[in-house]
Amino acid sequence: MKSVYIALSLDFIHHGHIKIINEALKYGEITLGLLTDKAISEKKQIPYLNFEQRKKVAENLKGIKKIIKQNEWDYSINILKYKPDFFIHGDDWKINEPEHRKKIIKALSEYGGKLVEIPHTKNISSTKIKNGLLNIEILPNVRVSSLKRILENKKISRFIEAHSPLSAMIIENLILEKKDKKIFFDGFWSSSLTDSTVLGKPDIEAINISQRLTNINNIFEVTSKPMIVDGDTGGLSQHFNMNIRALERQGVSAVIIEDKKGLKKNSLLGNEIKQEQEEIDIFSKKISSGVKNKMSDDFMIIARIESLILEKGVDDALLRAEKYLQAGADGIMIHSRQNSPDEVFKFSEKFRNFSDKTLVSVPTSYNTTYLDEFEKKSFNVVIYANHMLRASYEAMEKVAKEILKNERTSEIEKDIISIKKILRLIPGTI
Ligand code: SPV
Ligand code: MG
Repeated sequence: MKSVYIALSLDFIHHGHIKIINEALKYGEITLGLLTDKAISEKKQIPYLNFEQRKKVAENLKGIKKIIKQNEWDYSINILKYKPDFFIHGDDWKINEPEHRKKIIKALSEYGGKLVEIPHTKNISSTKIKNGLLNIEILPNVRVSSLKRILENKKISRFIEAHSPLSAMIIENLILEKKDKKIFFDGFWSSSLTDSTVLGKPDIEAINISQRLTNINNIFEVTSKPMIVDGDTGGLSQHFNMNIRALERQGVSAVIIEDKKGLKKNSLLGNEIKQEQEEIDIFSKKISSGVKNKMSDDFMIIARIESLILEKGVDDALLRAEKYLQAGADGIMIHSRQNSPDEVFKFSEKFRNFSDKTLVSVPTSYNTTYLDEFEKKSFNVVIYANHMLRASYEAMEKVAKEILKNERTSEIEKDIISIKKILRLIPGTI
């Protein structure tokens, strides 16, 4: 009996998969390389079903003899390890992944394995099915856990502020092809600054939890990606404990609270205004009490350290990080308002001497630093914290000015979404 290798994700099954399996059976006994969450995350969004769930699906498919882990998007490593007589793949990768295909052909040629390409099944794609159906049908617990799964499977992930369902929908559906990779935002940041600003209120914890939750729920109605919520100072510990549950129940994956006390003001104001840091012990207690009140292990409480904002230095920040992690925090956000990333990088180097927990950066002021530099410095999450709202403000102001100036609207048509497009933007409008 000859051996045949195929590689699939099996997050969804459709007749295209069955066709591949049936074709493969003609060549011999099938070993399925089931892509792990990590392998899928190299190129695509984290799958809906986790590896074990997808494995159960595979085990119940007719014709598959053996299942092994396909731990990289690049199949050549497994091919060289197991040396199957045949490798079967849809022919669409000639266009979609020519480099990967070349690599596989080379690997097969090293030992005389053969590539069999079968015509791609048209008009069906798991990715399209997911984009059409899954996005708005995600249950809260699946969304909550998706952040931990992303963190386990990706070295660095990108989060961006969403202040409204519409801003979130732009992010939800944005996929960019870069080299042979698809890149996208991994999730949303619910910012206190932009949630307040959009309501014309100052960023001083004046927006209550119900208002924040309403906004989050509206975003969740039309999206599927995980959300990290800016929880300000967390307020009183007793209130924080209840708010954690409300966020978790809704499907939020993580809350970040900052170690400030008194009337909170925006961190980027630094020492321009009076703001005080909380005592380490008091803030640690707030964290540990919050941790006790979480409903699931998937929900994360991340402590945000304001030492650099208040110019207290890296050592103070490191001491606090250690204490907050001991109190049970699932990760640390280190904030800074300098133009260079030097101090947060100094922090991350030393931080890694004592912790492998999630490390978050919000590079609003040190905005020339590229994503891969954060990855090299062992950050796990980068949050672009306010850019969607800032973009919309500028765009709206410009349009309003132009209409006043020109006394008609034709001049600004080129800068705004067309009526034709906006009528087709939201499913169900027509
Ligand atoms: C926010 O987005 O509200 C934040 C980040 O807390 S910052 O504005 O930089 O303080
Ligand atoms: Mg904030």
